[in-house]
Amino acid sequence: MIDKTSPLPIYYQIQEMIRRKIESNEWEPGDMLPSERIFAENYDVSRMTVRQAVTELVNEGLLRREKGKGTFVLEPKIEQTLQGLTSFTEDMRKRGLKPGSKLLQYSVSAPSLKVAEMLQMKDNKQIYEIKRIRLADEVPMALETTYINKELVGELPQDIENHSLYYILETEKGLKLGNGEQTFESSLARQEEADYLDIQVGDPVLLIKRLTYLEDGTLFEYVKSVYRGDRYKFTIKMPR
Ligand code: 16G
Repeated sequence: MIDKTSPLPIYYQIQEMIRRKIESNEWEPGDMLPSERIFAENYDVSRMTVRQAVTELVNEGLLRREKGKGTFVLEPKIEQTLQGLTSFTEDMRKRGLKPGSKLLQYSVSAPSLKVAEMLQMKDNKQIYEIKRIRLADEVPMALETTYINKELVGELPQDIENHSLYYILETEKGLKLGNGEQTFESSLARQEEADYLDIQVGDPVLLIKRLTYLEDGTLFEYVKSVYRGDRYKFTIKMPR
């Protein structure tokens, strides 16, 4: 299987062999890989080479090393196509996953300067600030803080823990949602994010900010979400 005469580096050949075993489900999520020593003996390569191959796949998010235990196959990342303005609830349902939330904060207050600026709000107006851990099949995926211009949506129910905000806005409030504008930045998990998302401080995360407009062009929502870098990937179609 390993061709030492090939111009392809040996670590790369091992890396791709592991990838094929995962893609063909020969190795499934949760399975432990053979030890570096066994690998190295089986393929007659150095342990360093095996380590390099595994490190590449750890960095890609296919494998995870657990100290003192071994290396394990991870669940495939949730792939979200960037197309149209969708809600977290819709995104998860489309994937056959059960959407959920844990409500951390729900308040009505005057916006901070920063939020007032983002939402282009004038003095004396109020916002809803809703902070939720977003879950897929009970697993934390994102920490999301939503700021909504209260004047534009009226009274929202308090018990939104297990409800879709977009559903409430469209169905109960009769609002027509229009466009969204979203930015993506790479970032590292801070303490609070790590605690809520069940990851380590310093793990890679994606910081997503969204501005959402009603159909008539009125800006009503500013959202800051921190998504787990190990469980999420975004794809986009780019017609030429
Ligand atoms: C998504 C949106 C967020 C929106 C939420 C509504 C991103 C990055 N953010 O999480 O802006 O507020 O959906 O979700 O996609 P809900 O209808 O399930 O409450």
